[in-house]
Amino acid sequence: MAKTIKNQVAQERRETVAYTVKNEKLKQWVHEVAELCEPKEIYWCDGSQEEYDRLMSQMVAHGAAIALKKRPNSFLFRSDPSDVARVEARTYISYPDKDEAGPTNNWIDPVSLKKTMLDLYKGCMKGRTMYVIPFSMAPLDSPMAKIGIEITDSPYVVCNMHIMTRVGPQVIEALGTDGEFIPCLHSVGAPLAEGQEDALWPCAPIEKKYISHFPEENLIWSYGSGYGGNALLGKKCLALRIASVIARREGWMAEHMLILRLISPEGKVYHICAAFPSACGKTNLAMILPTVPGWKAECLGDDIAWLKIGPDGRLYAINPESGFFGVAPGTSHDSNPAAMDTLEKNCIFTNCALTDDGDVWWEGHDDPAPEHAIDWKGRDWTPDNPEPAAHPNARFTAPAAQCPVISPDWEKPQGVPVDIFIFGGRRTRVQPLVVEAFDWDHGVFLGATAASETTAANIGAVGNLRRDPFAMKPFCGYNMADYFAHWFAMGDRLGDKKPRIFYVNWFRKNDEGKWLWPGFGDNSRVLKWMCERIEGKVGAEETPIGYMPRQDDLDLTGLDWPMERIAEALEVDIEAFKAEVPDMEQHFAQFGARLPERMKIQFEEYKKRLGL
Ligand code: GTP
Ligand code: SPV
Ligand code: MN
Repeated sequence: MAKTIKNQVAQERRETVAYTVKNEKLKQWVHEVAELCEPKEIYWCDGSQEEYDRLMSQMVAHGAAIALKKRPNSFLFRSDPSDVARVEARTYISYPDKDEAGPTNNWIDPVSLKKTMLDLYKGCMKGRTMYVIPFSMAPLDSPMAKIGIEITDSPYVVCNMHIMTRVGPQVIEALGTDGEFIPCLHSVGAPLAEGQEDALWPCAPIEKKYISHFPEENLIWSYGSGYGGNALLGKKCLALRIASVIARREGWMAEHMLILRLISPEGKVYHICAAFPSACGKTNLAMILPTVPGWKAECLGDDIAWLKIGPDGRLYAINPESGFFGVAPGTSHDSNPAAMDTLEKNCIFTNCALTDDGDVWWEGHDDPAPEHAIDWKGRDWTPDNPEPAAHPNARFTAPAAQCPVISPDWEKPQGVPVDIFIFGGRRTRVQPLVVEAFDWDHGVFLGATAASETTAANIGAVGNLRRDPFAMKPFCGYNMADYFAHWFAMGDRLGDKKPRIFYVNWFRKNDEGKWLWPGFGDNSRVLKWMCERIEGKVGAEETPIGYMPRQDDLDLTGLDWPMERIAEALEVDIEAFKAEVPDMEQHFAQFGARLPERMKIQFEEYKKRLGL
């Protein structure tokens, strides 16, 4: 009897699909999810402009989106104040064996996690449309491409996925009858009772949020949040956490890295991949306008790189995304002019302030604070308000193709050959401007010990120093000790074609709290030094922490900046480094016997160089 009723409900559910789906496994999964989540209808997305416009106008009509008068085809959303960033504390890597997730990930065993989440998913889409989003990470014609299907009850997620990934029937076509896809299930976790009015930003309370990964099944289940990496499942969940596991198995790499092309005055091309933690300068560096005379740059990606060894033995990088989900505060024509030009049209803004003339504003914008605005919580705001008008993790979603400095090769199916890896973080103290690794293994040690002050990109305290190895702490889908081993192994396979490794810190301050380095476009001066190190054209000094430029080794032509501050930015305080050894000790100890022997050797050599 119960079964009959269930079937009747299923039959009543409208399903809209404008193309033919031949993949039985996909159809079956979609219908199973519908049975579980009980949406009022199923809608298969086609990725068209018409679809985007239709969903946006529905959201405008409802009040969830505000069409910006000043920016063509651009919209502002305000999230629930509890749902403003990734939730690392509620993010799980679920293997039957806890050790597979490792000490840097949250873990619940798959059986109990699924049980908990199935209870939450039961009827969670009541009163809502269930959207099926077929998407590709990396261009479909790339050998690196991975197909995902995101099921979501959020039209905001659909529109963001349109920008961030490649959505449409061409993906379904590529799947054919039995192609592989990564199932990504997402719900905001806010079912609607009959006649209940929808919230402007529906979501579930923190203790009901789960961002779960089942790497052994290539499966992603996200519940309760509508924001960024919690909800746009192609990004951190698929392209980093799940992809890192696949990459290790298949011998490639999935990294939290920007991809940048630098061109010397002689026309020599260098490709740089840089891993900085969230909100620590990837988007800025990715779109750099070099100030160092004669050098040019092009952007290929600002957040994620997939890297694979090519037929010539070099390492090739491709950006799996098609948009930027960038931090708005601090973005200005001064700090990132290319990003500002990218944002002129066709963008989604989340948690920015709304000006009275119908534009967005945020702290650090070129325009001075407006006399009056509506803040990210929807309240009247004036400059004397002690709270910021935009949330510190307010974001823009922008099509990569609109970036004025996007590389003509950004969608090249095989990617671009990498010359340089950069690691780094945000450190007010101790860490100097730039260090070059002695060799690959030392570079892996630098990546593994990377430390950074926490930012508003995650819900939690801001400004706390933590180890964030390779900027992957929140994004590695398996035991980080095995990830270190994978880096060593990749180096062995690359032989003499290994990229050179550097470590940077743009964020060091003096005792008065002033930046020691100008940053932004002037970071090109540091990049130039790196390229010239490869060519053997420029000197360096050997220090216990690595090779470093002397002030004269950096091209400071035309730089208007107190030279004594640059000297300070390059200072190595050995005592300060010694004082951090116990913390490194602890950091490595958490991996126990799983820590690669080569890492232990690097650590021993490091301590010896420090005189310990
Ligand atoms: P996710 O998108 O969260 O992964 O972060 P991201 O690494 O792309 O961060 P983004 O480039 O948006 O960094 C934003 C913050 O870093 C802003 O506060 C910027 O002002 C600051 N920033 C970026 N580059 C520099 C720099 O060279 N110097 C200084 N002082 N700040 C910088
Ligand atoms: C990050 O936090 O590293 C981001 C933003 O790139 S999110 O997509 O929300 O993870
Ligand atoms: Mn990121």
